[in-house]
Amino acid sequence: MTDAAAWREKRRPELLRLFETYVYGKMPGRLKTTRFVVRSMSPDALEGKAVRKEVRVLFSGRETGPAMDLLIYLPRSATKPVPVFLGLNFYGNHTVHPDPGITISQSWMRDNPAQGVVKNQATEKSRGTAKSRWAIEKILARGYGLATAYYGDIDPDFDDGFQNGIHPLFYKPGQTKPAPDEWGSIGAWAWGLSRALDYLETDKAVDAKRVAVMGHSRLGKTALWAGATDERFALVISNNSGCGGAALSMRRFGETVGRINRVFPHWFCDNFNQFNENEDKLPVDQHELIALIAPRPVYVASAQEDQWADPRGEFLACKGADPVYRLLGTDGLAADEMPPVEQPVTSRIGYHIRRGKHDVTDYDWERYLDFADKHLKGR
Ligand code: GTR
Repeated sequence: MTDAAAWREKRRPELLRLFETYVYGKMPGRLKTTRFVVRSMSPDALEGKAVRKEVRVLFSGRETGPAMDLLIYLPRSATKPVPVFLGLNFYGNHTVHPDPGITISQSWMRDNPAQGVVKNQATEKSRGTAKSRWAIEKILARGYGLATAYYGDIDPDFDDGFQNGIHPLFYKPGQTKPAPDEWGSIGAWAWGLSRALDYLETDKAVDAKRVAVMGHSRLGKTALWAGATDERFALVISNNSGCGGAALSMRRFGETVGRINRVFPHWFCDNFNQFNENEDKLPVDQHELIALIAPRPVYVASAQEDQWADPRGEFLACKGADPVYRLLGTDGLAADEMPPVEQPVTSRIGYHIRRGKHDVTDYDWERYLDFADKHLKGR
């Protein structure tokens, strides 16, 4: 493509269709029946630093249907609508902070006795177990809000042939599972992020034009796909997303397409299996997923000891998206080579590799906050 209009009108829709058809699957739009119900509200949570809200998203409008619980913290000192980070969590909203006011999730979860999940149910012991991954006090102190939901509320993360979660709501008469080019679980989780944004658009305390979607690992893959498919997301953050996320599949480094499809057969659409041990036949690679986010700011973070997620492949995908960002008039990725450890690149495509393992740390959040200050706050 040599001009922005051709990218916008021709190549972008073409790439989006290829990712839908061969990687994540096509997903439906919003349901007209969806309702938002405020379940709790505290004007002085976290020692007076925050307003806390819990909102239930009733997808079908029915109390008995699939539902997603949103937890929202907003800085109490705010005098106008605030920008918000939105991200899904792995073990329930009550894990992101020890705040006793957060309702413990009743949803099915993967067992994790060390973190207080027993017989697929969360217990009191699981409060705050993920707090090191959510720098809530820092986020609030910098003038941002945080919205989060448990990803299993949208689709429980195991292969049940898509009988539970959101998929059955959309089956045509006689349909029992998604078609080969229809959404798997990552598509469903991304769809759920868009529904969370639908709610945020109705909340007057939130500046819904400045919502950054963020995710770690499988939820980082999800954040990228949500950012690619829903242009209302103003900024996108991929934390250690790896294979099927920010890492280039054709490098076959660390986790591969064949391996991810065998271990997690429900994550992608069935058509993605065509590329098991056959990556060269892929009609797209993951730099084109990042390009679908252009010209909106995107930040990709790797970790040195997370070789499974292929840090170099994640950097090279950023590099591969750079021409599109430049075509659209931004500074793209301001780095020719992979930067040294903990020397972040903060151009419109942001990137860092930090010390340590597969995780989300305060270091990561500090960089995301700096990046959001630079690319969102001023708008
Ligand atoms: C791993 C998987 C990765 C990553 C990770 C996670 O088992 O191989 O692709 O998604 O799980 O989400 O924690």
